[in-house]
Amino acid sequence: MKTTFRWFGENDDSVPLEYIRQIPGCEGLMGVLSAYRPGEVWESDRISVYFEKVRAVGLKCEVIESVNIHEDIKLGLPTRDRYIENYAATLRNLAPFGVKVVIYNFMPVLDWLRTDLDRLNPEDGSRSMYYDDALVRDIKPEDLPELMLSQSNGFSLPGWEPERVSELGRIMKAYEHVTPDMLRQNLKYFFERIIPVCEELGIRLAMHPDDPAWPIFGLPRIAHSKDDFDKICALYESPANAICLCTGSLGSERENDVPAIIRHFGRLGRVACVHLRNIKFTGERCFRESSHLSGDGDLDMYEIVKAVYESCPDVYMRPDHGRMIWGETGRPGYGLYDRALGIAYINGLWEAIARGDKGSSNKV
Ligand SMILES: [Mn+2]
Repeated sequence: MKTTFRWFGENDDSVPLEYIRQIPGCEGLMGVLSAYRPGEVWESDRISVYFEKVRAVGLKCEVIESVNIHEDIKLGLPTRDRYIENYAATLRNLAPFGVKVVIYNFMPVLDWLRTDLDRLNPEDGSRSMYYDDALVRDIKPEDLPELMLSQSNGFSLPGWEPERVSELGRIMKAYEHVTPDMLRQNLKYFFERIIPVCEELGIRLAMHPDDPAWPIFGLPRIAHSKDDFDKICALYESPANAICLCTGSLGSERENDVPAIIRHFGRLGRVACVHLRNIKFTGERCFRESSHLSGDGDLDMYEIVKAVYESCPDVYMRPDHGRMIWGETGRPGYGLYDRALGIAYINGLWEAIARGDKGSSNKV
């Protein structure tokens, strides 16, 4: 397991790179260039600036997140070919910097969604992101950007860029007659053109699951269960057609047995990276993001780390969203302290599992 941390770039992250370097066991980043909109080509110059900073502090960056897919590709419009070409150009620009995994999602229109980005946990004064499906059922989609962006502490939210959400109504209407099967066919079309490019470049494309793990606002969603990912893997048989297994996203659906899903796809060689986080259910389709500790949430982090150890031990891992603790403020979900605690805990689980397995005191 390669331990990493997400970093949004110098002007878009409250956490200095030098601090990330000091987190025990953290060897690299899952990088993001938040300046680009879906469909745009990421230019070498800008990528180079990001990588120079990262390497200057002694960190690696072999995973890039949020190379988002243009809606025309998901909708299967004739203009999609141009955007697929741009996507390939971005991959070609990233590869020379040593990028091995690129994370994306295939959620129509709306990316990840929470109803409260900074909710007080009265029992200890920490603050968490929160999701309440009852609220989502009540709200109009056009009011969502205000709900999300008003709570973002001035940071841009990946997937919720103002340019993107300004067209929300028009794009949602375009999906009116798109069924899950049609969305899957559009994904297949994308795979047929982009996976060969990935294979040539030595990059694995890793799909992030739908978050939360069910359809919202009647939009088709095809990536939130084991069956869904079985179908996605079958669309194009290649190790380059891979998964970013996010435990908090899949785990938001109680039916999803997250350790079993990791074992299934890990053994098939389809897991390229994992996002590890825990959530605590507070009601039906209602949860908050807890600390990583098994006892604080409803996911069994020991079983999750054990499943990674047993089925896909070489994957990249990062702690996903954390709480805000010790008075920290910053990008919702992406403070330093709680995610650093998450890394220490996950690596502790890993060391205990590895030593137990080997029956020795070898350093892992
Ligand atoms: Mn995630």
